Amino acid sequence: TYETIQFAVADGVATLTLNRPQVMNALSSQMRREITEAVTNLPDEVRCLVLTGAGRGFCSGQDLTDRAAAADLEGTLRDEYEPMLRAIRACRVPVIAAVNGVAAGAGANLALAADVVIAAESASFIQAFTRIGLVPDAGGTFIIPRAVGAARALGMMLFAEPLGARQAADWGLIWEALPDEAFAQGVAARARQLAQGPTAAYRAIREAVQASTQNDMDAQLALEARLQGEAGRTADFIEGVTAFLEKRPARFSGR
Ligand code: T3D
Repeated sequence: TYETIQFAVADGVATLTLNRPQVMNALSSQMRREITEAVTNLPDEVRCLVLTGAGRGFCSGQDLTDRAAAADLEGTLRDEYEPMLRAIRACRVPVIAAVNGVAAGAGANLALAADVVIAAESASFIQAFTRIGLVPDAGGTFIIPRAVGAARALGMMLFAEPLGARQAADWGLIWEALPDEAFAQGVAARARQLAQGPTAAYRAIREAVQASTQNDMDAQLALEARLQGEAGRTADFIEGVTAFLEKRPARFSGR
């Protein structure tokens, strides 16, 4: 059992809720540890993971009450942030960040490490780091310029202003912004869709897209061929083709 997060599984969807609403779900050491542990040890039945926040915020980043001037920031990033971010990127199932409210600092970049980011229209993303004299971390300098280009990435990072969910979607930083009243239902529908999908193919797609940031075309073609070879040996591929020929929806088992 966890103290700083809630973790629940229903119908193949695991929901991990950051749960320190009195501080906008600021990340403490314990919370980082609990997130990493939960994401790494998903029960076998889980086929989609949703990250969200309790209360009116998603996550306000590093818990600043935890930060003495002498804190070892490099060590904290290496020992606590990196394992958490790697666990999300390497997760065996697709990860949705359901950004219910403000996502600031490492809290924004935690959300952006997910495969699909869905935000409530009232939510915003803040690269808050320069407000306290720091550098964007938690993968932000990797993910953001690739998503929106250097001009927008640098503007976000240097000005440290809130970027509204709608604009984040228009820029291609996130998948979509939903009206607040449609947010919970919209997230649930996407999570259900992924939890009922071809889990092995999803994993391969995520691997290919992650690798595309480093590979040239030849390497990427070779990777696609290998991953497609694997997908072609799954039960879900046989089911997908059978369902098509029988003119019915596919019932994917995730294997
Ligand atoms: O190891 C390392 O340190 C390096 C790693 C760094 C990674 C980072 O994430 S650095 C960036 C840290 N985060 C920030 O700088 C953001 C700080 N928070 C804010 O700018 C604002 O709180 C928000 C924009 C997130 C939300 O604003 P608002 O007006 O909606 O809410 P609020 O009133 O500011 O916050 C509500 C409460 O949460 C408040 O406490 P109170 O007054 O009710 O007792 C506030 O102090 C607390 N809170 C918000 N963010 C944090 C926090 N407490 C601790 N740490 C926080 N990050």
